[in-house]
Amino acid sequence: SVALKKKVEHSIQEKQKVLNHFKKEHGNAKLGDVTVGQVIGGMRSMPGLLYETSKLHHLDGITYRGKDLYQVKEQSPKAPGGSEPLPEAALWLLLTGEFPSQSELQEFQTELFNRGQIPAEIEKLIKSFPKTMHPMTQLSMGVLACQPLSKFAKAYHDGIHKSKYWDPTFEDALDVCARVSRIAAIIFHNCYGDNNKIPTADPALDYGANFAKQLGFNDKTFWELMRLYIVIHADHEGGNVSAHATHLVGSTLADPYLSFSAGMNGLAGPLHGLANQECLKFLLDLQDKLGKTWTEDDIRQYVKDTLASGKVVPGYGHAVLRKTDPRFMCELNFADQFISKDDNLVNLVKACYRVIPNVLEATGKVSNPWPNVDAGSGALLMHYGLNQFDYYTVLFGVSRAFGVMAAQVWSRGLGLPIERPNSFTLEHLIKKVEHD
Ligand code: FAM
Repeated sequence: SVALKKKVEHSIQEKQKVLNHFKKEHGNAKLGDVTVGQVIGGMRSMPGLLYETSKLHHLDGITYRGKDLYQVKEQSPKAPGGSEPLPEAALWLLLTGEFPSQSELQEFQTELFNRGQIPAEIEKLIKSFPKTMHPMTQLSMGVLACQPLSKFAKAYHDGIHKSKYWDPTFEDALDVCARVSRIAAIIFHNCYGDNNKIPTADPALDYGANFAKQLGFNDKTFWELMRLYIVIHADHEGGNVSAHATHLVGSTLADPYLSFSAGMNGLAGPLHGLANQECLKFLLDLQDKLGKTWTEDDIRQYVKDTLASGKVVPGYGHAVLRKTDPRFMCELNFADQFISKDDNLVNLVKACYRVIPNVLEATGKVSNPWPNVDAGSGALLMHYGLNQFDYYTVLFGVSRAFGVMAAQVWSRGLGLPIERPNSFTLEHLIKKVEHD
C-alpha cells in the first residue's frame, strides 16, 4: 500500500532525527553495570538492543507501540460481526504506531492477499518435504525456499544506497508475512493430510480467516481464535530468542527471508516456542489421570507430585513478567465468550489457574507463579479439533513473523549496525575480575 509505505517512510525519517540527536548528546550515558552473573547467565535483563515495535513491562505485559493487549483488542478494527483484533491491523500498528482506517485496512488486506501467492515451482518444492520431517524444520526450509524472491537481496546486489535499505526490506517484510501462512498451510497438509487438496484462500476474507480456511477449518469462531492467536503471539520485545535471532542475522544485511528463517530455528527450541506443546501434554496427562470428576485438591496434589519429581509446571512462570500474562487472560476471555462450560480441558485450565500459583508460591523460589501464554493456548486449539501438537509452534511462527518483520523494517530504517558483542573465555573472565 502506497499509504502505508509513505507513513512508514515519514515516521522513519522523524525517528532518525531523534536517534541521531540522542546518540550525539547521550551516546556515552550509562545504562547500568554488567555483572559476571549476567555474562554467564544468558545476558538476562542486560540492556543491549534497540527494538522499536514492542516493549515488555513486568506487570502490564507486552505493549505494541505503547498499547497493551487489552487496548489492542479494544481499538483494533475487527472482521465484520467479529470481536477479535485482526492480524493485518496489528501489523500496520507495529509498523506505524497507529491502526489503519477502514479503507486503508481493506486495501491492505487485498495487498497482503496478492503478496501471499507463492510461485508454483516453490510450492512444489515445499510439498515435496517428507511427511515425517518436523513441521518447524519444514517452516524454516519453506521460508528459505522463497528466499530467491527477496527484493532486498536483489536491491543490495544492484548497489542500493544504504539510506534506502528500509524500502526493499519493507517489501520483503510484507511478502514474508503474507506468504508464511500459505507455507504453513502447505506444511499442515504435508504432515497430516493430502497436500494436493489444500483449500484455496478467498480474496474476500481477512488474513486469520484465510489461514484457518486453508488449514481446513470452517468454524467461524475458530477463525476468531486464529485472529486473536496471531495478534497476541506476534511480538514480545527484542530479547526473546526468535526476535533476537531474526534481528542478529538481519544485522548482517542478510535479507528478511534468511533472518526470519533463523528466528524460526530458535522458536523451534523446547525452551521457547515448543513449550506450548509441553504445556498441553501436562494438561492431557492431568486429564488422563483425573478424568472428568476432579476436584481442586486433586489438581493441587498432582502439581505437588510434579514438583516433587523435579519437574517444572509448564505454562507457569516467566523470565520478565511478574503477573498473569495478559496473553493468557485474552485466551481465558476468549474461552468464556466462545467455549461451552462443559469443555473438560478448558475447565482444567481455569482450575489450574486457581490452584497452581499458590502451590508455586509456597515453594518460596519461583519468581513468578502466574500463568504465561502457553497455559491456555493448547486447550483452545484442542477444543476446535486442532490436535496435532507438533504443529503448534508453526502457528506461533506465523504470528511471530508480524512482529519480527515489522521490527526489521525499523532496524534497517534506523541504520542499525551489525551486532558484535564481546565474549570471554572463563579464564579471561576470571583474570579480568581478579585484576579489577
Ligand atoms: N514450575 C516449577 N518450578 C519453577 C517454575 C515452574 N513453572 N518456574 C520457575 N521455577 C523454578 C525454577 O526452575 C528455578 O528453580 P531452581 O532455582 O531450582 O533452578 C526457580 O523457580 C527460580 O526460577 P525463576 O527465576 O522463577 O524463573 P526463570 O526466569 O529462571 O525461568 C521460565 C523462567 C519460564 C523458564 C520458568 O518459569 C519455567 O521453567 N516455567 C515452566 C516452563 C514454561 O512455561 N516455559 C514457557 C515460557 C514462555 F513464556 C515461552 O517462552 N513460550
